Amino acid sequence: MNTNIVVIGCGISGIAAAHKLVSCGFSNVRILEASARSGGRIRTARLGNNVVEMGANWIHGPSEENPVFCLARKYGLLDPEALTPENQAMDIEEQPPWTPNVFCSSGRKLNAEDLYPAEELFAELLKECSEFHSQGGEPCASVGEFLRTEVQRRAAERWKDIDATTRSLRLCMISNLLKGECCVNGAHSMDEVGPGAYGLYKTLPGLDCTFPGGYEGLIKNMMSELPSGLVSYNRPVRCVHWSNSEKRENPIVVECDDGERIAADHVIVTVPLGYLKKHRSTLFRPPLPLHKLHSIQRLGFGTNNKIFVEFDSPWWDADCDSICLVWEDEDVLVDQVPDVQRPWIKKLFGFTVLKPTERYGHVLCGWIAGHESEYMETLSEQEVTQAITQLIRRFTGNPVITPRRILRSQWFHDPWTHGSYSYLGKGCSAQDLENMVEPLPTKGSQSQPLQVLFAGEATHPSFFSTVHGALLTGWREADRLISHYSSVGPSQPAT
Ligand code: 6YU
Repeated sequence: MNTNIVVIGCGISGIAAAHKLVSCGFSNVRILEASARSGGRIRTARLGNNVVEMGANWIHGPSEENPVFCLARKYGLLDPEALTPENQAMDIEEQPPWTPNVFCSSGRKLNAEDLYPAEELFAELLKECSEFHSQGGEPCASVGEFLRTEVQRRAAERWKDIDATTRSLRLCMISNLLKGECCVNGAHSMDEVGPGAYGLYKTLPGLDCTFPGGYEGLIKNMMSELPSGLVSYNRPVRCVHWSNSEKRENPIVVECDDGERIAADHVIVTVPLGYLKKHRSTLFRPPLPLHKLHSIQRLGFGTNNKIFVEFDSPWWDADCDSICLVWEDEDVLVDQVPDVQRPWIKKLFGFTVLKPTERYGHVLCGWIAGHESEYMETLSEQEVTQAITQLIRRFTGNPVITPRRILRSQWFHDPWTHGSYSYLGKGCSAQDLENMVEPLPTKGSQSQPLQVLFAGEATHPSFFSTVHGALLTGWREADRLISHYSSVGPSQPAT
């Protein structure tokens, strides 16, 4: 088919769209990618001999419904354990709990069991939040406000007979969990996450798994099935000129940063929401319709970074999966620090242990979200190493622990991403996600339809912020064009 289709962005959604179009007989498909590589937010790196993920980490819900799992299985990229029916059938609530080591800011290791009531209360409240959507209500301004108010109220009732020190530690633990939730949502604070739409995110069955050889194996396999030369790298798109009034062939011109102008019948835009937020007023001519612009503004796109830290020997227990750092001055329930520049490290809620040890050695992955994380990106590697070393020494009470090396992600300062992934901000609803998906020109216009289509994780109605969500949106937009041409016929212009 001679139709010219330009895909902007060579992340998983752009690759998925091109893959499907090419396999359905569209021969003039081209991907324009701003950076020098494919994969976008799927990026595997090396720390010494270890393979580490700078972006996406897990297949969330690896089971038959998850296309990332199915592709990874097809390409032989998973450990045998991930393929077992038991793993695939495991519901999120049945997943074995992580074994944590909990340390507090005065340098003591705490008994994790003493803090279980805090974790239970937090999980109970998150579940309630996820039900607001189906109940049609928004009982508070933000998820953060609901969590803080209800923790205070229920803790006062339930823990009234508990000694003051334990009660205070439990509240401090909840601050730690709030910071962790900021990482899960990719938000600066849970005060920025909208309660009404919180339950729109859907989980799939299956015990989350990783790619032993790196997530980028998925990208490499998919790319190997595309015709060579289909992707132009280092080719940032500056502006998409579309038409909302005239009827003419080849109405779209894609203008690149280097001045090249490429004519197309259809453009699939897969740039991250962070990029779209920053360039929304210049990336399209004419500008996007107002309702689309408002949704781009309302939807949230924050930063979640990882700091990998390698040690010569472990200072955590052999069975430990995660390390929580509880600040004893945080019983007032905080998930952000008052001045991001000074105690930015307080936002780092803890580490996950990279396992199995035989594969990774002694490597931890620290998680830090929000503006504090964005500030961390501006520091030198030496400054970050120093802050991490001081933090660990303080919490363990061991003054000699010294990391061998560190490696951190810097997603906020990546000019093609501007953050990590999307969340539903205050005031968001399912309509905002629908507005993101709507092709240009929008319904009702007399001009040539399906000029500009939108894919990418932030356009999936229930799997936003994930790789499988992004992949499905690429297929969705390819299918939109495929069914359009199967109804109008292959050689006819799209009128
Ligand atoms: C998942 C996980 N995961 C951690 C971290 C990050 C992300 N995700 P891309 O950005 O890939 O591609 C766009 C391309 O466009 C890119 O190559 C650009 O260079 C290019 N571009 C931009 N501008 C351009 C221009 N002008 N011209 C040309 N090209 C241009 N997902 O499934 N498992 O473990 C994690 C994680 C640190 C940063 C993740 C995870 C998110 C995924 O990585 C991400 O969604 C997809 O890769 C995006 O693909 P894409 O194609 O859309 O864009 C209740 C509730 C809670 C809701 N949240 C639940 C949490 C779930 C998410 N958890 C994530 C956790 C981790 C650890």
